[in-house]
Amino acid sequence: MLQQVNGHSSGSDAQGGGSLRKDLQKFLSGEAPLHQLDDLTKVNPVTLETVLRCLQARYAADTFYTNAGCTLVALNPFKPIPQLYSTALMREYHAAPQPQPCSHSESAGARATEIFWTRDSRYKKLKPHIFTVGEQTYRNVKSLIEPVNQSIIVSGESGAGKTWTSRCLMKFYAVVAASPTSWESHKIAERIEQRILNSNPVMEAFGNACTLRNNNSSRFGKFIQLQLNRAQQMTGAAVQTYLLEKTRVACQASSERNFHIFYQICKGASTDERLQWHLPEGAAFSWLPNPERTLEEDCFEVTREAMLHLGIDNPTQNNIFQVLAGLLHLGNIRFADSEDEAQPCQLMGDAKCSIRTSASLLQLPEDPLLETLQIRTIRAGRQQQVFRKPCSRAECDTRRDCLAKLVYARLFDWLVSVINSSICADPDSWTTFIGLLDVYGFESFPNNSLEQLCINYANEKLQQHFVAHYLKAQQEEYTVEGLEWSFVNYQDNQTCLDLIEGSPISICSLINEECRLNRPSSATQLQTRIERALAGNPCLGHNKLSQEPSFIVVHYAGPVQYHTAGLVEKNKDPVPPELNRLLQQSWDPLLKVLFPTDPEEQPSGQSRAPVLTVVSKFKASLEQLLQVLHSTTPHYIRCIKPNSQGQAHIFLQEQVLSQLEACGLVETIHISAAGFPIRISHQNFVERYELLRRLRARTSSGPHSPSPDERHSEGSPCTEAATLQPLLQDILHTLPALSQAAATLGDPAEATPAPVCCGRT
Ligand code: AOV
Ligand code: MG
Repeated sequence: MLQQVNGHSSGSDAQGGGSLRKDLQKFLSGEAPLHQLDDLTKVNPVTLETVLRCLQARYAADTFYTNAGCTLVALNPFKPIPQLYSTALMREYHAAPQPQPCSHSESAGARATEIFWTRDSRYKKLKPHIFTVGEQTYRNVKSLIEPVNQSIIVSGESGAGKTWTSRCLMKFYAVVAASPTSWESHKIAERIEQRILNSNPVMEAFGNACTLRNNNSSRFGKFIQLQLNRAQQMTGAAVQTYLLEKTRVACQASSERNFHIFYQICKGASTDERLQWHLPEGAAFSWLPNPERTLEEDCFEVTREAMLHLGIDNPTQNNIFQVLAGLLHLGNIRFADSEDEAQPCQLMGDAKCSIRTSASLLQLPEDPLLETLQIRTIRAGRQQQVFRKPCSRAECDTRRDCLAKLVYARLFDWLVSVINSSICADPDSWTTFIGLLDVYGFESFPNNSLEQLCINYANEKLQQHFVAHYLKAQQEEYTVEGLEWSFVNYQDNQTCLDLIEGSPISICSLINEECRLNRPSSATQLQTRIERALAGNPCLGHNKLSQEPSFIVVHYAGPVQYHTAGLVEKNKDPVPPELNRLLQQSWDPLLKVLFPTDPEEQPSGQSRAPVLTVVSKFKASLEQLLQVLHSTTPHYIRCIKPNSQGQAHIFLQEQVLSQLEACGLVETIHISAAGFPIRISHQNFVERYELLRRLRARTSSGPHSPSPDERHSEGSPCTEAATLQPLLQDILHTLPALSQAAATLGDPAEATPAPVCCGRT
């Protein structure tokens, strides 16, 4: 039975006497101590418990990265370790002996390079690290045959370290893929790399927030393509974002916070700026909960500096912050219940002052702002007659929140487009990319809604990508190749995905259906519909003790209970057309850009394009992302959170265990340990090693003068020697695994595209 353990030195304490004896036995028998096992495939036997024990021993020894076959396991140290991410170390990993680059057909590229690397004694000094993955990926881009796009998929639950990891990888590429030689071009290159790095603090300030799980939780998904030219220098980057959790602007769960940027401006504004933005010291804003918690991320200066690097000048920045201050004041507007339904709800307390300040900061006319929040306009009949209906207090609140969400979401998208135009390379200047994927991690809160459903759905899709790409495809390939292989069982999450997105009926389709029918339906009705329609799916569960209508989805990472209240409305994400029209009236320069007047707007104010639901848009963007990922050679980093308190030196076995189980790590290790580490298509193999055959032929037939034909086809002896030298070095590294296969090489002309597998680990 596994125990929960606290404390740095507790690794061995917790293992109890029996385990200590085992370790001692291993020590006496000459086996490496657990913390020295760099690769989990070397753990014997490979079980959840031994893997856990190994990771715990390494954690206690301050060793946070461990190979697990094709993936890298990254334990979150929850403490700064600058020397682990220094530029000098990046260069050391970059300067490690050159492995052979791999082409796309060698789909297990990371593993293929691994064997080349580990055979070199100099490389053995370098421990597993995210820089190993970074470097392997970088070298793989430069295929001998054709350049291949690569991707690094960083996964793990909320707070596990995905954003940290992808930030470090970006720094790594900024160092190792830095451009060139001449001073002028170096200046440009420096600017590009710096800009790319500067996109991080800006996007995190506007898109991250403190949650129950993570003080710096990403509330959007991000895929960044680092663009490389033929010389493998970074010439630019492109960022794609996914579903910002915009509801957070107006609604924060208890003990959570709004996006960092709001706290940054409130804490970091100068006296003049405070006056300008109406943010007096100590002012209370209802959309700014927990302001007393000061986080590292509250640094306004860093954000401003980064924005400047990205080309967002000071006046534009001030404009952005003024709009944000306007939203904070908007959040303080309170309505009272109206006694007469025919009369609009009146403002409560200081709300008059808040609406005036908000209107002035957003550069909107005050009366229309109030009226838009209080009164709904309905156009009906052939003549499109306008009817005005006062809203209830709850509707007024919803419209206020909707206004804030609309402005914030547009502002975020605009920022991303500004960042992209600042860092994106000219299409002619790059040939390949390395994609870094950092999406929000798997989440389960006391109250889970549409946001968590989308986040966990994205994580399911990525897990399926891993399963399909690695666990399934690899084993199927062995079967097709007729290789001896005993099948390793793994957890396929297709059933869960069927439940969420399947056809014809799934949770998504049912929520969408409710939106389409536009009928009033209660949270309980939605729960009943889901439970009835999807009763046969084993991943659907029900919490009988729940006070609120809800359903449970048994995700690969654990069960999550979703509350159905508000789900349909959130999925519709309706924006009353009056709000758009109001914002188009603003004379603020930024809002004018965010809400341009639409010359083709129909008098009815209804847009003609069918409005997609949140879930439909998210599904489409996920599918696009997966298409891109499928077109690359993927590399995986699994981030693991040793404890949920975010404390250094604490390794909670139960918590780590559930993460290891969820990501199918043991199955991965089994397949990696028993599988073939090098997979090269016959064509590639022949092209790469044909010279070896010629060499063998020549040495066996003795020295002879080449015929004129041979000279023509094989080049001068001098160039041939130059070609052969690096090749021979490569061969020396890989000879044991390749010599047998080389002996049976056929004529390249007869090569078939069928893959050849050679050399077990
Ligand atoms: P996440 O991206 O996986 O969560 P983060 O990358 O934000 O998690 O990491 C959470 C916190 O853990 C960081 O703010 C750091 O304090 C700490 N941390 C992570 N990795 C390291 C490291 N290698 N060294 C030191 N500290 C680290 V979420 O965005 O919530 O899914 O949506
Ligand atoms: Mg993150």
